[in-house]
Amino acid sequence: MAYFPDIPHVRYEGPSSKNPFAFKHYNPDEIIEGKSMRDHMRFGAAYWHVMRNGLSDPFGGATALMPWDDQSSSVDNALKRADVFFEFLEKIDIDYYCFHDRDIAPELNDLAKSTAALEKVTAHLKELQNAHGKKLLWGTACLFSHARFSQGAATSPSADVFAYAAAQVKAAMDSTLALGGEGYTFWGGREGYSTLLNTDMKRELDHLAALLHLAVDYAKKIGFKGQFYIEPKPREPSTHQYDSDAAACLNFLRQYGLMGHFKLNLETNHATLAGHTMLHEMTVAIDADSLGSVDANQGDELIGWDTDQFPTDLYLTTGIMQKVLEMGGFTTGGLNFDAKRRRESHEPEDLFHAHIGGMDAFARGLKAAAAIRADGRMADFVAKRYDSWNSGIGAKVEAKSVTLEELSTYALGNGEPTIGSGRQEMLENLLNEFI
Ligand code: XUL
Ligand code: CO
Repeated sequence: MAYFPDIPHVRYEGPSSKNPFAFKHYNPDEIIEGKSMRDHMRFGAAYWHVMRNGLSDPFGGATALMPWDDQSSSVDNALKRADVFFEFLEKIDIDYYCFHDRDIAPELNDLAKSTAALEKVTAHLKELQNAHGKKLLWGTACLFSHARFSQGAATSPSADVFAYAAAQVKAAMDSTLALGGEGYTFWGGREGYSTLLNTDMKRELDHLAALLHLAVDYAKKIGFKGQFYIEPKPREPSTHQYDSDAAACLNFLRQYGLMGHFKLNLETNHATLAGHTMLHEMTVAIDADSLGSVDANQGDELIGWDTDQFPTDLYLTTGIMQKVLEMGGFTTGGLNFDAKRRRESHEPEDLFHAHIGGMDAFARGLKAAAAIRADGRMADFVAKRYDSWNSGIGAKVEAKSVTLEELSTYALGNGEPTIGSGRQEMLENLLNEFI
């Protein structure tokens, strides 16, 4: 059965193509820096946006047309959605996907029934993965939509809610393992607070760490070898979320002895909500050897909330791919389009335009990033800027073989230091040569 009867298989046709259902830049088999574009990108589609997002906003209801969906909470409806999703993956040529337990299977307000439904849909997804040659990038549990989680899941004031959340994590990990998932993500949607007037922050953070340790232990028990991720975001839905940015997450992981078990899944729009750029967040993570995966999207500076738009900004995609190349590429992670169409792009074909745009923007970013690296002027400039650390007094500081008194004597005998220009504008011009 064809759910997208008028949409062809999307293929690479090159920059001169006028076909809106073709890639102009994403050529999956093209080799860049010794690896195919497909393997560099490891594109993923988000089940929650493609299949479950009706495109409502705080001022109006769903607009998205989903003729295949009867809007019921039946398992049959969930199974049918999975068929639609795999037809989508096939036609758009995306290899990976990500899901929350409650995206793929219904919330039935009864833990045993919801878990049984999840198991049923998981079995069907496994068949679909095999039939279509698709893979699971990561799974997760939705611990933020239901009213029971309104005051947090692992950080709820209620121990019973914690236990419920733990049960959902267990089932979602079982499902991820069954599907050969390469990762498992924790996004702390409501792991935070609205007001400190009612909140014991220390206790809540201890509980969050406890859940993550329990998940690590359970992974060992069941033989789940995938990578665990935490996904930072500073607010929305909570006023303050504990996993607010990359630095806060790394501090939390270090404090609770979780560093070796978790990497970060960084999302562009979350970085900007935190008052950072995505490149700042990626740099923080890479420098701690902790960048795992990317939720690829972009925000809108005129709106200022988590608009989850498809990434089309070539400066952004170039910067992201520069960082990815710099760290030696993804291993378990990839570029998961945690992005939704605008509310007015409500027709099924808009799903295709949106993903094609994101994939082409990342392809251009990858090519530009590789060209910048091959050119070498940018890296040379940065290396030269720190030249004074390669010998003499700088080398001694880096080698920790100097005292404060010796530095004082050196500075007294050295006169006023001179420093070269940072050349920001020249470097911006240089970057523009490649965009
Ligand atoms: C929410 C968000 C989530 C996570 C997975 O802003 O990004 O969809 O990616 O829970
Ligand atoms: Co995300």
